[in-house]
Amino acid sequence: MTLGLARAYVAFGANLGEPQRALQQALKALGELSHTRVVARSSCYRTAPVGVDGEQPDYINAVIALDTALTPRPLLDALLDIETIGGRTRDYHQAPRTMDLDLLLHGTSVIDEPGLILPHPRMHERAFVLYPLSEIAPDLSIPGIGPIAPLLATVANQAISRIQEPSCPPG
Ligand code: PH2
Ligand code: MG
Ligand code: MG
Repeated sequence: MTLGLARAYVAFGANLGEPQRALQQALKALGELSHTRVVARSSCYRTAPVGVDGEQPDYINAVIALDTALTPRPLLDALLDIETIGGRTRDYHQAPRTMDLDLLLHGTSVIDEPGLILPHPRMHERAFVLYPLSEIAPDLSIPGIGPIAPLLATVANQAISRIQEPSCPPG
């Protein structure tokens, strides 16, 4: 049997340690996953923390596109493994982190299971997801929500700035 490939999108975020290095590490690890190819990566963005209590450093965010034959659950498990290798600790809910890899979309899959909700339930409300995503997939539509382009205006109040290379070189 030949398995079809799905286009999956992964959100990278970090606000501790060396985020740019963590992004390179994540890209390398994703590229080494079985039956998976990294097909695009957005620029890096510096973003103000959203939805966290108290002071936190700004985040570096980016979005990565994959073509993968992995189904959503094994891909999610692989992302969690890569976070652990990247030094991720879970001190408290929404604690600052060295590497966060969130599965945003897996093809057109709609899933609601413990630990795995697709599309990611808050992706359409977050500038730190929508701006980098629209850079690499401007015509994308979120199942159940709709095209991403009109969503950008709805998050324009969230602080985000694109980081110029070479401080965040393409991986
Ligand atoms: N991630 C969070 C909570 N808040 N804010 C920004 N700007 N970027 C993030 O990646 C982020 C966040 C939980 O994962
Ligand atoms: Mg997250
Ligand atoms: Mg996460």
